[in-house]
Amino acid sequence: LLSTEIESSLNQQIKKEAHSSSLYLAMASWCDRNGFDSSAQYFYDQSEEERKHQMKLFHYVLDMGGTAISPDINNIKIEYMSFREVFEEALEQEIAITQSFKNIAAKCHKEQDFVTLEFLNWFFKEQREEEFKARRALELFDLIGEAGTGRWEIDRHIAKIKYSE
Ligand code: OFO
Repeated sequence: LLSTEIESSLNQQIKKEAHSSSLYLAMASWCDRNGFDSSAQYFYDQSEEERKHQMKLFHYVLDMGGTAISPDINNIKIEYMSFREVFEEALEQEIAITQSFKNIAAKCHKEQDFVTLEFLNWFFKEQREEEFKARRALELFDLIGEAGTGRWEIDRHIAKIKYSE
């Protein structure tokens, strides 16, 4: 069984994952309509991933006898100032999500909730990959440069980002 505090933290995390999913969908929309097709696909995929994370937490709360709360998401932005800004925000989002999982894990330690702690391990591994991909995408902006056909090149390389454990 989950303590009230852990249950509420997990529900907050469900909301954060849903927020991430909507955010990435907004980023996909921006990239799509500005001609960055590979990046649009990258964010469509990320959006789906976040939905899966949301549902993984959702089912866990229910399996542990808790009440999973379907989150209400609003205030998702539509416009971005630049191609690079989209990826800067994506990286910030992933760093914030990792921190949020760390905070939940710290609470689990305090309460000796080793079951949830073990469950959270999967997410830490996943965050390692997601932060890597976001960081790598941003590196491309510096490596390739945005001038001339640079942004078009960067977009093509986004599709090739690979993570190996
Ligand atoms: Fe990438 O945030 Fe979910 O876990």
